[in-house]
Amino acid sequence: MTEIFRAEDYQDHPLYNIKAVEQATGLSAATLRAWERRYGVCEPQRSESGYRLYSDRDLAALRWLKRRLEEGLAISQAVTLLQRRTGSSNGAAEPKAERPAPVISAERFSLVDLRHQLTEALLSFDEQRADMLLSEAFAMYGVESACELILAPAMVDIGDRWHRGQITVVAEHFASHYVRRKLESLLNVTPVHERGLTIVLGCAPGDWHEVGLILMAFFLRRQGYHVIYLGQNVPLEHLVAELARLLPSMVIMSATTDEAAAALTEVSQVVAAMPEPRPIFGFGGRAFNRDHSLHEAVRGHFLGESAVRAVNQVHTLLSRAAPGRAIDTSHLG
Ligand code: B12
Repeated sequence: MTEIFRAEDYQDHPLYNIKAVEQATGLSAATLRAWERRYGVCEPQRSESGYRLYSDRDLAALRWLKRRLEEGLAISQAVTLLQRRTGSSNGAAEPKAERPAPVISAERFSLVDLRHQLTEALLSFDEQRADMLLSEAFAMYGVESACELILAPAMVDIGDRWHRGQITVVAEHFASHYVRRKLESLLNVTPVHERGLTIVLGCAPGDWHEVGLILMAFFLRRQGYHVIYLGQNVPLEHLVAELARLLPSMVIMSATTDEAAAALTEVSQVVAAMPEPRPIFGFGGRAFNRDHSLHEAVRGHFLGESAVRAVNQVHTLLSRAAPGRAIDTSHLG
């Protein structure tokens, strides 16, 4: 069960110096200062000589954040969650009462519970329950974190169980279809940003696994990029013709199997040989996470092992190529 954080349950008197907080929370002074600077977390009061003095409320907030990191959240995500719960803009320092939870039962599940329960709901073919759990996940953790830390791992877990022979292919198909439908509808309802930098995404030739790439398309569209999602099994010859016409800033491809990784490598070589202005080539997916030696042959940038992190990487690459036009996603952590 996720504990509730109620700022008003803790005293706000300035009591502890940074050394005491280090000992009490296990967080280093450098981390505390960095969180304060970057996220406005626990802006402690100051002693007369200017030293930071933390209150019990600050300590409780820091411990709460640390536990969210242990559950797998990035610090930026944990801070957003804390702010949403306390209704404050700077975490624990704000003595406001907690806002009503966005969904009545929002306090009932931890991240791990939600992941587990979603998996069980899908394996019971219980779509209504899966929808309810997903709505809670969105309300509690935000859309990106819920997709990355709950929905996608539930799918991987179900896929692994099917592979081990623990569930039938019928159950796996139902779950996989549900997850794809959800992500596609999220992608479709996110406005298309015609004026943002254009990013084309597609699965490598011969690759039918698209869940990871839809996730990425969705996150990038939410960040204001003009996303063109091509879907599964994108054929090489037609892709290059369309790239020459669309002139995107970036092309991103994914591969799940080794054969698809080889096909993606070929695409990257063809893109690298296109005349300027040619798009930046980014890639990722299960095949490259499993075997890092596959990266070398690809003429492009490995974007990382997860879709959320890859968004930051995309931003960095595009800021270098088109300064001032890429979108600031540093808050994604
Ligand atoms: C659903 C599924 C299918 C569906 C795909 C439907 C669709 N429209 O997507 C269908 C039925 C088509 C399918 C077919 C096959 N599949 Co399949 N499939 C799966 C399954 C169960 C789930 C995949 C999934 O959606 N995972 C959830 C996503 C979120 O995870 P992910 O893709 O790994 O993505 C994460 C990261 O990899 C990363 N990422 C993903 N893409 C990208 C892209 C970028 C740019 C970046 C930066 C990051 C990134 O971010 C995500 C997390 O944030 C997996 C099992 C599993 N445990 O994953 C097998 C699995 C992937 N399939 C497998 C196989 C072997 C096949 C088939 C060959 C089966 C067959 N004998 O016919 C065919 C191949 C088809 C083809 N040519 O592509 C194997 C792959 C083995 C391997 N070499 O690694 C797996 C692992 C099953 C297994 N354990 O054997 N499959």
